[in-house]
Amino acid sequence: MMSKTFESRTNPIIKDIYTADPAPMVYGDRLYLFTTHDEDELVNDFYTMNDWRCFSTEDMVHWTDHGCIFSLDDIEWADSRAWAPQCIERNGKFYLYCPVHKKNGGMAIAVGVADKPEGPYTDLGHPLVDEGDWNDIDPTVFIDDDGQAYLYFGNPELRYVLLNEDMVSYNEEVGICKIPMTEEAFAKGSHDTGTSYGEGPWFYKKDSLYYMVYAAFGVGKQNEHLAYSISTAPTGPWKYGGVLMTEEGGVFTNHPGIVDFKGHSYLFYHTGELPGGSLFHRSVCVAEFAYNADGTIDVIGKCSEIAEITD
Ligand code: FUB
Repeated sequence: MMSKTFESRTNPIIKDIYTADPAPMVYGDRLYLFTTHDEDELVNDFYTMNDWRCFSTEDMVHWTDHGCIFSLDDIEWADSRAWAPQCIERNGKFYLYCPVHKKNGGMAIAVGVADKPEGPYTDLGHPLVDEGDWNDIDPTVFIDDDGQAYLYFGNPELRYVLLNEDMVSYNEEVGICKIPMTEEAFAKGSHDTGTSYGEGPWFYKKDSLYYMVYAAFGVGKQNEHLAYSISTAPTGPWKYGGVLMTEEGGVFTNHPGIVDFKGHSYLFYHTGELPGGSLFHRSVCVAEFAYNADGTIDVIGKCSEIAEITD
C-alpha cells in the first residue's frame, strides 16, 4: 500500500480501521506506532487478526499511515492470530516481535526483520520462542545500557529470554526464565496465577528504575485494567506499583505501550470507542502523563483530546 497522511486530534487516533495492541517506538524525530488490526468480519466470533500496521508522526497529530507492514501471509508456519507486536532497532535493522498461532497448534513468537521501521518485514523462517504451550504471546523487547537485550512475554505467566546480539536468537544456556508470580510482584488478582498479571507486558527503563506495565485482572472484575510493577534490576525482583488505568468504560482487553517523545511521556492503550466497537473491534488511543518525582505513576485517565507537539 502507498502511505497516506491524516490528522487526528481526538481519540481513537485511527478512525478508518480497527486497531489494537499499540507498540510505540521513537526513531529519529518520529514516533512509530505499531498496531494489530481487528478485521471487520469475524471468523468463529473471535479475534480475527491477520496483519500488523504501522503509523508514524512528528507531532502526535499529523500521521502517516504506512499500511500493512507484516502479515500472516509472510509467515509460512503460522495460520492465524496476528497478535500484539513490539519493534526495536539495533545496528540499523528493525526487529518486529509478533505472537502468532502455528499451523501445527499453539502460540509462538515470530520475528520480522526490516531495513526501515515501516518495513516491509521478512520472517525469520521459524519461531524465536516456542515452548509448545499457549503462554508464548505478547512479546516486549528492551536493550539495556550494557547492550543486553531482554524479551519478556506471556499469559498467564511472565517469562523472559536474554536475546543475543543478533536479536533473532537467545541465550539457550540461560533458557526461558519464569518470573515468580507473587502478590508482592503483581498484587492479588483473579488471573490463573492468583495475581493480577494478565498479559500484554511492556518493559522499559526510566532513570534508574525498570518498569513492567501490563494488562491486569482485578478481583471480581470482568475487564482488564492496566497496572505496573517496578524493579531496580532488569530481571526483578518485581514490586507491585499500582493501577495505571482503570477498566471502567473499556472493553475486555486493554494493552499498554509507553514511550517518551520530544519531552512528553505517553501511554498508548486501546478501547472499543470507535462506532461499531466491541471486544473484537478495538481502537488505539493515547494519553499524556507525568511521572512523580520518585518514579511512581498516578492513575492515568482515558482522554479524548490529543495535543499537538509544537515545541
Ligand atoms: O489482540 C489480541 C490479544 O488480546 C493480545 O495479544 C492481548 O494482549 C490482548 O490485547
